[in-house]
Amino acid sequence: MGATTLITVAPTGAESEKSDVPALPVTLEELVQTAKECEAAGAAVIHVHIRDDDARPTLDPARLRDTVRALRESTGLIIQLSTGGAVTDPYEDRIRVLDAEPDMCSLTCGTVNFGDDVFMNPWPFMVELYRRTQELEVVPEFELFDLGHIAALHRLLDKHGLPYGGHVHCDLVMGVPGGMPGDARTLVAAVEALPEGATWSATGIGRTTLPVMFAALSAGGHLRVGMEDTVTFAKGRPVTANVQLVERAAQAARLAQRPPMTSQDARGLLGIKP
Ligand code: KMH
Ligand code: ZN
Repeated sequence: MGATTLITVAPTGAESEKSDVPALPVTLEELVQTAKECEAAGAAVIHVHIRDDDARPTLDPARLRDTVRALRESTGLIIQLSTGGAVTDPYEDRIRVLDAEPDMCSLTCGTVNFGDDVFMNPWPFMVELYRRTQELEVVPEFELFDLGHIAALHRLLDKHGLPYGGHVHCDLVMGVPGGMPGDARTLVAAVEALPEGATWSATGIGRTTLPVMFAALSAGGHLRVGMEDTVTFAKGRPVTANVQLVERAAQAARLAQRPPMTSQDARGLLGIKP
């Protein structure tokens, strides 16, 4: 088997309002439909934020469990729940996300300015969340919004050992106003600083989506795409469905001679619990 590209779809996020972005999947039915389409188009992992009945972000435990169950029943995707939530979510609720028994979770390696807000990830919270992933055998994806987050990741691994599954997988989240810029030279600097043997994907927020996607493919990385990160397909063209972004990423990956990785291969790579 030749080299392949792991594609993660992040279909919803916590930032866009359904009223502003009608194509955003916010109900369980919309999420499951989106997941099926994106899996068929080449995604192997789904990064999940959920919404309540009013389409507002929530970390409601019962809803998270129902979501994990429904996605497992309907797709073979690796289910990665967000522990970032929305910037207003309390730490306890973010840690409780793991009780929904996802395959993976996000784990952000430091605090970052986030537009006009602050996304809080102080060291003691990172450690508590990390130890909980190890106890519950959930594979973390280390979210890196800034170069300093990579230093915190090294510190976490030095002090608390390898993640469940034995493999370190990171996601560079680039172009957040307040985080690292979404350009090729920053991506290369970040990749050079990652732990030995780590795999990584990258995503560029908003207008950095395409530069980051092409830089990641050129540098041998994997891809994350989705309406959490961009709601514009091209200038003046809103995204009409997440699958558009996955199809474009899959096409670019095939052009780069690294076609999409199956979710089965991704489970092996990431060390997901059988
Ligand atoms: N919604 C952001 C505040 C994650 O999912 O772990 C955090 C975020 C990162 O989206
Ligand atoms: Zn997220």
